Amino acid sequence: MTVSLIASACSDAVAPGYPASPLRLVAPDGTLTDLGRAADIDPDLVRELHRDMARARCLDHAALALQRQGEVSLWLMSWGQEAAQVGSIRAVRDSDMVFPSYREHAAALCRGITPAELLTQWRGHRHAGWDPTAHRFHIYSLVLGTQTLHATGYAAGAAMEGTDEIVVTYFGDGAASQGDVNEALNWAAAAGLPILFFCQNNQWAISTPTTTQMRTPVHRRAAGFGLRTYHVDGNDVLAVLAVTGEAAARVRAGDGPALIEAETYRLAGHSSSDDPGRYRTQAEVELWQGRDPLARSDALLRALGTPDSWFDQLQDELAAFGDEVRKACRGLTGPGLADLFGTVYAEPHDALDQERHDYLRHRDALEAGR
Ligand SMILES: Cc1ncc(C[n+]2csc(CCOP(=O)(O)OP(=O)(O)O)c2C)c(N)n1
Repeated sequence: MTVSLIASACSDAVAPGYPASPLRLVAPDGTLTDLGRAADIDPDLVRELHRDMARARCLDHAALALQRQGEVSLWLMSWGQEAAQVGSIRAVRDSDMVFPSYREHAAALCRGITPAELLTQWRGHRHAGWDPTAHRFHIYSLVLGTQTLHATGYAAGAAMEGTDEIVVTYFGDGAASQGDVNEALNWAAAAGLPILFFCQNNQWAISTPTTTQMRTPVHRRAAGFGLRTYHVDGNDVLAVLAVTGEAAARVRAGDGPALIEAETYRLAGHSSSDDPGRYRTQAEVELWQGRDPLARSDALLRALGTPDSWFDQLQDELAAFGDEVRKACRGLTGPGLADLFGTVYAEPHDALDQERHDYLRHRDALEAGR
């Protein structure tokens, strides 16, 4: 995509000249906006992004069904937010450290985290299922907003080491009301840290709409802290990719932190335990179904000449992926009690080794007595 074009469009989005509406390249019906028409759209790239999003939606469907079957305790759907996640994660380097919230499954899949690793936590087996260092993707943070402070501290360390690594952190509109997020924004701006804050404004914090909990949009508040800010249509994967690419380049170049507010929508409930019909209207849901990120890239791809056979092949691939998710989940086994001793310290620890030894002796004695 023509980066200079996006960069000049983004410059309108920088405080204090906020655009009235978020930056968009592709309209909800899949047609290109004026900015999109002027950009150099690569069909292969759109196909890759569409596939990433479709895999995430497939995972959500399978995981929710598994929860209904009692195989998973809880699941938080990323349904509707795939473009915000895929567009942003694909715009940064795989080596850039990411601190997610708890529903960034589409981003996690793009980082190579497997369905089994993702489901481990929600099946109740472990605190987290993947190695954050290997994937450069921290474990999920269920305590709202804490990850933004962890990320800011990490970015302070990266800045001291003088690498060109940047840090990305995801959070929601509800988390933006937390003190932690505001501390993180202020600290990052004051210290000029290499961090990109990515807010998925999905319009709801469980049953509280953004209209109730804020008078000033998140990106405008962030500008007040001194960050470079962007406002993008979070259901337009190409716009998110372009804006994140521009923002990440500025952060990497040493221009200080940035914040992107992506307007999106949580199409499903807050979690598998939530009934969103209790607090939002069907008319609102239908409005946002008309802005579905996958329907949008699907329509764009067809307009760009992608043949039906490509979509058929993708459907086959997704059917196999769904099977893989179900098999991986049912194959997961929880840790034994003895395993817990191995996850306390990174280095060997004499007292803990003794405790493990005592536990195993006790367990073996009990089993021998049966
Ligand atoms: C510190 C803290 N307070 C409250 C909660 C309970 N809680 C869990 S999710 C949530 C809403 C979060 O909304 P948002 O940040 O918009 O993210 P979304 O779930 O919509 O992705 C709340 C209040 C929590 N997990 N942590």
